[in-house]
Amino acid sequence: MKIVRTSAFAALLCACGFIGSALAQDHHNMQGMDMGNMGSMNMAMGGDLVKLGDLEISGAFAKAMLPGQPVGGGGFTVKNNGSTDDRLVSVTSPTSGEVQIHEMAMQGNVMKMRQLKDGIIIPAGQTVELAPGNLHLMFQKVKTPFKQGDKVPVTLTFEKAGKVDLVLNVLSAQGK
Ligand SMILES: [Cu+2]
Repeated sequence: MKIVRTSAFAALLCACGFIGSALAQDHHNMQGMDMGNMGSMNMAMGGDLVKLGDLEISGAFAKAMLPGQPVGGGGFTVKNNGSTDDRLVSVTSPTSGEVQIHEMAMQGNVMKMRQLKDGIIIPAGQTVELAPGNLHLMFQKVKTPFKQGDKVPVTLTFEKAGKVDLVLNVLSAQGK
């Protein structure tokens, strides 16, 4: 049983290997930034503010993909102004065969990534950021690799607030 779990995890790392290292790099870069600048940077680089019930979604972006890169990464920020928790259940995009919700965390010097099949809880009164180095979207079976300046349409489904369409602005492969 242990062997099966280990090999399945290795396969996931392998498929997302490139993104893993790129995101790990960003993770280090971001540690050097002060959080005061992060908010304004998100506003400037992301898509328009989208409201869905009690939720406010902003800073939607995807990263440009390099030649041969099999998967794409992206994210957004969601703020829950309501008094009850909500949950990001799923994400779809006509650009991709599948969009997975992933979580990354540093364990020692190793960046580990796993799919969150139950989605992400958006707690009442809190803001959750899907960004490199942490929670993020992983685009699988991308039909045409994302290029800087492209717009990537996605549909988000929340447990309580329902569905909303969003456009991710494609930034450089470095996420700038
Ligand atoms: Cu991932």
